[in-house]
Amino acid sequence: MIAAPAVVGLGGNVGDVQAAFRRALQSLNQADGVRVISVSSLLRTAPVGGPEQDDFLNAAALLAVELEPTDFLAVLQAIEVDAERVRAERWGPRTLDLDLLWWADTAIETTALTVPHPRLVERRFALQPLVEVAPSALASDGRRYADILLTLPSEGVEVIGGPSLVYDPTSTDNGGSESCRT
Ligand code: A4P
Ligand code: MG
Repeated sequence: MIAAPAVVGLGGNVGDVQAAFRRALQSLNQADGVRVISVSSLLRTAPVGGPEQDDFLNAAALLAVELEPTDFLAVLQAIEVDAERVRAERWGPRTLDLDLLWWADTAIETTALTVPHPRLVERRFALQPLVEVAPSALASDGRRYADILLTLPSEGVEVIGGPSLVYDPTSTDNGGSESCRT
């Protein structure tokens, strides 16, 4: 099977989210058929939708995936469960949300999966890190996501650090909160 490029969006606003991101990316890189190619900067973002809640951290990762998309979704969901995510409320607070944002310029529509993520083009917190890791990625209508990003309002998203805050492949730590605090 040929590896497909895919972009996963990471989000969270409960607990040590930065540690959750690092752990999730380590788990992804260790999963059969998945390799982390690059990660975006770390963003602090104002919550969009849902109840009144804390700011989120968001980031994105470019991966090479040698799995079927639905099997890859199962890998993402298992990592969310590992992060003890409780799905209490749609769009509500969460320790770790992993969304499959983009898959090799293809559209996927199954009962479990819609790719590109339906709300990607409205959300700077997802689109900005996607464009950082996949600057030439195309939307279903053929437009470049980098061009769509230029049309979105700039407020609500602040870069708080570079990619090494999100994932350091040379690090030997296990993503625990002690070793990840900066
Ligand atoms: N599903 C379908 N397509 C996908 C996909 N491309 N990637 C299905 C991942 N999952 C996909 O997801 C519900 C179901 O969507 C899954 O069972 C899967 O089969 P979920 O993660 O359980 O539910 P959710 O995340 O609460 O809902 P949803 O609609 O995915 O929420 P969003 O759109 O992810 O929004 N504000 C800021 N600033 N930053 C954020 O990260 N995130 C949200 C969540 C709201 N506000 C935010 C942020
Ligand atoms: Mg989600």
